[in-house]
Amino acid sequence: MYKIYGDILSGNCYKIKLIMNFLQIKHEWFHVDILANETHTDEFRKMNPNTRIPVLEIGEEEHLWESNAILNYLAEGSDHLPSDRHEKSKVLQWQFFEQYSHEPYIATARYINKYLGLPKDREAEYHSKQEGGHKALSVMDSHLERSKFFLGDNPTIADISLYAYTHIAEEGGFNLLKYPKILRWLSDFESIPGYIEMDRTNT
Ligand SMILES: N[C@@H](CCC(=O)N[C@@H](CS)C(=O)NCC(=O)O)C(=O)O
Repeated sequence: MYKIYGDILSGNCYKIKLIMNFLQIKHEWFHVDILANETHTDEFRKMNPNTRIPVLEIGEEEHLWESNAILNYLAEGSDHLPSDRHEKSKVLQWQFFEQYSHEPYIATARYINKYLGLPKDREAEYHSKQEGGHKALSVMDSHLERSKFFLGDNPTIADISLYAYTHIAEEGGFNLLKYPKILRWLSDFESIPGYIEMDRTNT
């Protein structure tokens, strides 16, 4: 059985929870408290020298980290990851977009606001994230005008990667009412069989 080390309130970890539920993969969830520096112990560093969650244990002393790499590993051979070269590259395109142009703005703004309680010394950083976050949301909204999910009519792990922090973007100060296509997509995503909300656990 797979072991996952993560925090269900982290969007990057929630991605793994979603694919596990969509594909009905049995797993054990081990909670890691990042605010208590639990990713910085010697034991944790053996699993991920980059000291971050999520981590997936795939064998004895064999671990995989980086949420989108874990999604690709788990979704291989399923309907959530196309096998066609072009389609597969489009999945990666949206996942790289998520990591470079979306998550550093939307997830970081949320982290500063929700996890840290918007401390005075990080207020400027929080506000500096707004422009980039809105740019990413605009790119998504325009694309979703032409497409039900990110790759067409069926959901893939590209949707999982982008759903994780978009559906809670308001916690980072982003008003989603300005993005009607994103709101429609969020609702379609939440209708996928096996969908699980972020704050529930079913280990
Ligand atoms: N690119 C990584 C980012 C992982 C990441 O930043 N995880 C955060 C929680 S969302 C973390 O572990 N932070 C702990 C730390 O930085 O000490 C991924 O997608 O897995």
